[in-house]
Amino acid sequence: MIVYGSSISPFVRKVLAYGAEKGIALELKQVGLGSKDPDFLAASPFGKIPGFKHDDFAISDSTAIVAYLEALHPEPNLVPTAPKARARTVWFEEYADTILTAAGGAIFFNRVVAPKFLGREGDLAAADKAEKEALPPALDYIETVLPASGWLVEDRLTLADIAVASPFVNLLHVGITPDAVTHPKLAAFVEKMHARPSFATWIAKEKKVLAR
Ligand SMILES: N[C@@H](CCC(=O)N[C@@H](CS)C(=O)NCC(=O)O)C(=O)O
Repeated sequence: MIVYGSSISPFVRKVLAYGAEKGIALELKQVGLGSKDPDFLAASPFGKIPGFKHDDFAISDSTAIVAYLEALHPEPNLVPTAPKARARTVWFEEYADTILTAAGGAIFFNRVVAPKFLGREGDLAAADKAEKEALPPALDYIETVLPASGWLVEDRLTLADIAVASPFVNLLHVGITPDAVTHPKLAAFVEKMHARPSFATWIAKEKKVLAR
């Protein structure tokens, strides 16, 4: 099974971490933004990462890829089957992909991706604005809803935890970590998730790339 993209993307990292937690072997084929690689474009017609291929089946979008993998390999279960728990898992993934990534992405793109990978200055004012205005409510929300167990759904690891932890790696790369005083549950959650091998392996690789 091939994943096209770079783990620097929170969407690609989500799929890779999910695969690691499931014990599914995923081969990452490095593809950058704007790639014209025909196999990648066959999997991802709009050029977004991740793309995915398994034998003659190709698809894009991290949510679609995870849905395929979970249907193919139901165990260990990472997408709960109980109706409310499943809905909450889908919600947390959606929150991570949209609300959290919109805030974190504006910061990471303008401070890192634009100067480092696209050879142009980022919009630093937009990054500052996202850090001051869009990010705080996104962090406050998780602090409020995170159960005492430290797991978002069913008091165990699910896709919800993986999806939410992923954009926090991009924030980590720009030196933003949740404050343990103001957001103790969130800070502990992020630290615990990033220490898991499914994340730690990618974080270490990404740090090397970003240090170049
Ligand atoms: N909903 C998609 C979002 C994928 C996405 O937007 N990826 C970004 C990189 S983080 C991308 O490919 N951007 C390039 C573009 O939009 O052309 C998913 O979950 O996979």
